[in-house]
Amino acid sequence: MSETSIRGSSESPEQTDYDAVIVGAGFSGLYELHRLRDELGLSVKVIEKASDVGGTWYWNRYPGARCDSESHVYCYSFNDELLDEWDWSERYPEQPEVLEYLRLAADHLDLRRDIEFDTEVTTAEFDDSAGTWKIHTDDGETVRSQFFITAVGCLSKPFIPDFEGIESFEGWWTHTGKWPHDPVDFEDKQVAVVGTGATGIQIIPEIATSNPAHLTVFQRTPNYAVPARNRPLDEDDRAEIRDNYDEIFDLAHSSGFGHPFEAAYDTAEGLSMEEVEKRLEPRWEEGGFRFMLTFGDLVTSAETNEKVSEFIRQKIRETVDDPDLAEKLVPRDHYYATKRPPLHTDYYRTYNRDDVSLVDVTETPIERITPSGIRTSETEHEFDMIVYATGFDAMTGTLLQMDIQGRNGLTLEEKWEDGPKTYLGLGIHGFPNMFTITGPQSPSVLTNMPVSIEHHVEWISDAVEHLVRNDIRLIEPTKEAEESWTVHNRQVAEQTLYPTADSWYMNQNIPDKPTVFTPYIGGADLYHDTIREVAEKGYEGFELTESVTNLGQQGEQPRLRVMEGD
Ligand code: FAD
Ligand code: N01
Repeated sequence: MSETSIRGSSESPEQTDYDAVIVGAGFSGLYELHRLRDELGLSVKVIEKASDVGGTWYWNRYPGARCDSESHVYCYSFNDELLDEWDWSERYPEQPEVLEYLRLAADHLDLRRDIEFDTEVTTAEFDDSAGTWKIHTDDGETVRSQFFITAVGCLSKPFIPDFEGIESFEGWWTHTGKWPHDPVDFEDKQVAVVGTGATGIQIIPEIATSNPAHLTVFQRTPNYAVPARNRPLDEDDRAEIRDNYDEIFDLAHSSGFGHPFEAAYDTAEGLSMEEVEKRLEPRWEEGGFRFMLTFGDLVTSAETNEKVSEFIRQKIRETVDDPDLAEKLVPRDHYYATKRPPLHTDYYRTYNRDDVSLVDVTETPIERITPSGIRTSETEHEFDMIVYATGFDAMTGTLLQMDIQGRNGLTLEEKWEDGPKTYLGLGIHGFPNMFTITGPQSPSVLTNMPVSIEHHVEWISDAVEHLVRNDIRLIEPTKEAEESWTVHNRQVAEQTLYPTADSWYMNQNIPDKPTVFTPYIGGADLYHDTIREVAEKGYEGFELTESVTNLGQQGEQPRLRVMEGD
């Protein structure tokens, strides 16, 4: 390979520090850096506020943190050497192992030298006259780049409710997404966990078995958790996976959810409960997300969903010894899977322990945090430690946390006042040359994310290559394309049961956020076909501009190169 300038000798001097700046060094940012730097030969800088790579797996170090995508597909598929080099130890590996995998990927691809750690992007402004991005960081530096690519994660801005007196607590407290790097000792401590989402469901059994004096769980809404059935993988498992990698990844990359499962087409409508149980029982025993794919109309048919929900409720009742407590743990307020469905290991059994109790905060709301604990409408509970497993300002939170300003100073916050508006979850009208990996209105969190991440990174990299090779300076979705994608997103969501739940998919976990279904539910398979076709049709729905003068203002021309094959 040799580096060749594709611009003529008349090009003006380089005005940018980098061809592309990427924010974030998790699964998304690492792969995007590799594609742009190593395959296109562009100059790229990744800016990451953590001290190391890993993203989600750097921050979420709480006991019990593990993925619930199966390990053999919770990884990159693009690099055979990485696939050969790495062995997963379990069906769902723990956080340290996923982090170790991403560290290995960064080392294997020699990515660290282009990542600036411990640095947060605070502002990114599009400079209309130059047609480039100015990116400001918390260390007072500014860099200029032609492309601005966000790889900031859908679940990376932790959310703690604004409980009165929260700072007054004199014990130890933290959010699970900001877990300390040193071990945390729960032994003989009075511990509170607030929140029973996927995180709470993972950490609660772990704390309960760490010899606390007592564990008290504050639950607002019970969840439907399905057994993970985690187990170690042995050499035979790994050999079988290796032998079938092509089929496994083909299936995952062409499926509706990014998991290597065949689509389901059956319905439970009209089936007796006995018949439904007969179908669900083997999937329950198998564990994992395939359970969700027993019936194809789970999230579109209220009747099917109610039958599956009732099956899970019955399992909870069978597991929890105290019938009154079991009823508190049984969800009735939403349809199964309309909130992100967690997998669990021993979650419900944990409530059979004498040293674990549940406070239902719908009955006795949290009034305030006090220096010694949590006061509800009923009593004051004293604690040494409080763990907030209260989730994230998801999907848009981390993007809006950066002050992103597009053309004519339009801020992303203003643009998204009534909810996100994007074209394909990849680009935003008014924000040229900005791409959002797993942005809102793309399938992202409704899928096994490494699959969606690979699709996005590859699409963005191809688009950048197209621009560079064809001397196109700017790419920007048209207003019409963006509006039509936003309407399509809403219409598809309205055909499902999802909008009936108060969920973070609907932004309802964050006060004052506009209620709108934010990921794209049309299916990752159809979505991937759509973005591929858009590219094949010359980036249909995007306006491609050859010179910034076309914007009506004279600008400098930065220099870009792509690698040419020998
Ligand atoms: P992230 O991993 O979130 O990385 C984003 C990075 O951007 C972070 O390191 C952050 O520090 C950095 N960043 C953000 N803003 C700035 C800024 N302004 N300046 C500098 N840096 C910034 N998904 C699945 O598909 N399967 C699973 O099993 C699964 N398990 C999960 C378990 C937990 C506990 C959580 C929280 C999420 C899980 N997810 C899972 C979702 C997970 O987030 C994705 O799978 C994936 O890790 C996302 O990678 P990413 O690179 O897009 O984002
Ligand atoms: O966050 P959540 P999470 N008073 O928002 C409660 C991924 N993930 O960190 O349901 C009292 O789901 C809130 O109650 P309610 C996965 O995508 C994956 O658990 O809103 N309680 C809820 O119980 C997941 O979906 C994995 O009524 C309050 C909890 O806090 C996403 O990350 C593991 C409250 C928050 O649940 C987020 O999961 C972990 C208040 N004021 C995470 N405010 C795996 O793959 C909030 N709550 C295994």
